[in-house]
Amino acid sequence: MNFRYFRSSFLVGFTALGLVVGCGDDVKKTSTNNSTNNANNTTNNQTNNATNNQTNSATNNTTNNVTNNGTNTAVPNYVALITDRTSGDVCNGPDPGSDIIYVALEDNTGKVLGYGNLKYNGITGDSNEFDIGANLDGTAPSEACPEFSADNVTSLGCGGSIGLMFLDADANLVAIEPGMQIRVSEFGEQCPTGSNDDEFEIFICTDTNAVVNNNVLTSCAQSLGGGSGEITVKP
Ligand SMILES: [Ca+2]
Ligand SMILES: [Ca+2]
Repeated sequence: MNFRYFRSSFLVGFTALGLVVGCGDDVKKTSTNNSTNNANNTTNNQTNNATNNQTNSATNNTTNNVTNNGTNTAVPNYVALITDRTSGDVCNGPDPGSDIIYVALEDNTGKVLGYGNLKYNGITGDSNEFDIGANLDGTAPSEACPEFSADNVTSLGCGGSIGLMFLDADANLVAIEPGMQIRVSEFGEQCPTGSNDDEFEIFICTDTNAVVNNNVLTSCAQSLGGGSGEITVKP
C-alpha cells in the first residue's frame, strides 16, 4: 500500500468516524435540549394559560360589573297610588269615598317639593259628582280647606284609585325617594265641614310606565299606610 494513500484513507476514515461519533453526541444533546425545551414550553404554556385565564377572568368580571352596575341602577319611583277603603252608607252619597283636596311630596322637614298631578284615573261611583280631578293638576291648593266643589275636591268613589306624579313649581317631575314624605289632604275632620267617614291607603308604584300608560297597577304593591283626613306617610 502506498503510504500516502494509507495516510489519506486513515485520515478520511478517522475524520468520518469522528464525525459519526461527534454526530452521535450532537443527537443526544439535541434530544436532551428538545426534551428540556418541550418541558419549558409546557410550563410556559401552562403559566401563560393561567395568566391569560386570570387576565380574562378579571377583564370579564370588570366588564360584567360595569354591565351589571349599568343594568342594576335603580329606576326612580314617580307614582303614588291612593286607593279608597271606604265602605258603608256614605258610598251611596254624591261624593262616595275619599275626597282628595291635594297631595304633596315633601322633604323630611315638611318643605313641599311638588304637588300631585293625576296620571292614572281609577275613580268610581255612579253618583260621583266630584270625579273630574281638576284640583289634581300638580299645582299648590288655593286653600287648605276649600269650598267642597268639583273644582277643589276629587272623590275617589268607594274602592276607587288614583295615581299621581309630582311636579315642582316649574312643572318638572320629582321622583319619590327615601327620606321624603307624602302628605295626603282628604276632606276630613281637619276641615270645618268634613267628617271621618272616608278612609284611604297609599302605595308606591315601581313601574311608572305600566301605571301611567297601561293602567296596570301590579307594581303598586308597597303600602305606606293610610287613614282619614290629613295623613303623612314615608316612602
Ligand atoms: Ca266622600
Ligand atoms: Ca271625606
